Amino acid sequence: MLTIYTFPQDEAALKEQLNRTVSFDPEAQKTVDEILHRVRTEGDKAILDYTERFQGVRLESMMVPQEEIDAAYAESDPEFISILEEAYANITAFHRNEAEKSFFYEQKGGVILGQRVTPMEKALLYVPGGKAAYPSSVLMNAAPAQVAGVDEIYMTTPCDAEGKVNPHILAAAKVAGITSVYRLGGAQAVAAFAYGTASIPKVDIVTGPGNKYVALAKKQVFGHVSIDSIAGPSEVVVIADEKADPEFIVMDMFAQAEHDPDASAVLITPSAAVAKAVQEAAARLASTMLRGEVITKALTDNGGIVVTNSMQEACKVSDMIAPEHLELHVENPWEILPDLRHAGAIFMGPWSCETVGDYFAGPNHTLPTNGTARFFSPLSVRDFVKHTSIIAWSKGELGRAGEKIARFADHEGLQAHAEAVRVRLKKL
Ligand code: HSO
Ligand code: ZN
Repeated sequence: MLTIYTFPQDEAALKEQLNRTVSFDPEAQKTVDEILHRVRTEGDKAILDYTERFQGVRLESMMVPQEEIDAAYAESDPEFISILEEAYANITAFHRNEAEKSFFYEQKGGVILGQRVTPMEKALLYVPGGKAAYPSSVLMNAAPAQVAGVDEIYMTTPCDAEGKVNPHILAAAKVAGITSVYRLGGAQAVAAFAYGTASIPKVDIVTGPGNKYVALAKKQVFGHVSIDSIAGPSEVVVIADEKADPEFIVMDMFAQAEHDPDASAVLITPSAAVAKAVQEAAARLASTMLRGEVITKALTDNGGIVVTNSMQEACKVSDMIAPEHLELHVENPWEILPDLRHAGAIFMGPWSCETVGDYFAGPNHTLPTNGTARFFSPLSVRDFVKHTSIIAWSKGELGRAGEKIARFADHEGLQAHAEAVRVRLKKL
C-alpha cells in the first residue's frame, strides 16, 4: 500500500507519485458559470430553483430560525458542547495574537503618515454538508472573523431533502455565537452572498471549504468579494528519526488519509528500520479502520515513504513538497525547525499529533494545500481586515517639496496633477 522510495535515487518516481496538479473540469466550470449568471440576474428565484434541483426541496425560508439552532444545541450531548466551548476558547485566544495594529508616525515638517487596520463589515462562512460537515470548521472560520471585529457574520450550509441542516453544525454555530445561519449550499450559495439578492446580503468576504463547485464559484467571485484560499485535498508529511514510534506515525498518516481518497500522507525518514515498520503496520491496520477503503485508496494513490541519507535531506524533501501539515517525530524538533521553510502548520514532537491541531490547540486548521504553503498562510484574522493608508501632509512640507512633486507630474505629462500642487504653492 505504501511504497518505499530511496532519495535521491527515486526522486523522479516520487515526484510522479506525489504529483497533485488539479485537473480542470470544463463541465463543472460551465455549470458554475450558469449558476453564477442566473443568481446574478434572477436573484432569489434562481437560488430557490437550484436548491430544489440539487437538494430536492423547495425552501419556504432560506434562513434557519433561531429556535432550530437553539434546539440543536439543547439536544446535543452536553459533554460535546463543553468540548466545543473549550476548543473555541483556545482558538479565540490564539487568534487574538494575530490581530494587527494600525500604525502612525510623524516625519520632519509635521507630516503624519499611517496605516489604519479596519475589519470587513460582512463575512460569509461556508460550511459543507455531507460527509465533510465538520463542526470544527465552523469554529475555525468564526474565530478569526470575530477577533477581527467583523460586524455581520453569516454562515451557510446545505440542507437535506427535508430542508434540515446538520444539528452538530448548528450547535457549533451557537457555541461560536453565530446567529445568522442559512440553509443554502453549492455555487448558488456562494453567488447569492457574493452578489446579494433581495433576501441575501452581499458580503465582503467568503471563506470556508467546499466541493469543486463551491471552489470554482469562489474563484469566479474573487475580486467581487475577497475569499480565503481554495482548499485542496488534505496532506501530511511526517519526518521521523530512528527513535520514532511507528504506531504513532501510522495512525497520524491514517488520520489524514481518512478525510478523502485524494488526501496524501508521506513519511520521510533517514531510518530504513522505521520505514519498514511503518510500511508493515500500515498494511496490517488499514483494513481494521472504519474508513479502511478510503485510507487504502489515499495511501496507495497519493502516499509514500521516503528514505533519505540524512535528516537534513529529509527536511529538503519536505520543503520540496511544501505540505499542509508537517509532523516532526524526532528527538529535538526545535533543532531542525530552522531547516524547514514551507509548511502550513508544523507539529513539534511525538505528542503534537495533527488531531490536536485539527480540533483543539488554537491555530487555524484551514491551511494552504497542494504545495501552496510556499506562498500562502493559514486562515487568520488578517484575512478579515483591510488596510487604509493615511496621509496628513503639512503646509511647510508642501512648500519644501511641492515643486519637485509638480515636476514629477510634468514628466508624466499630467498637467492637472502639477497644477494641483502649484496653485497651493502660490498661496504659501
Ligand atoms: N485536517 C483537516 C481539518 C479537520 N480534521 C477537520 C478533522 N476535522 C484539514 O486541515
Ligand atoms: Zn483532519
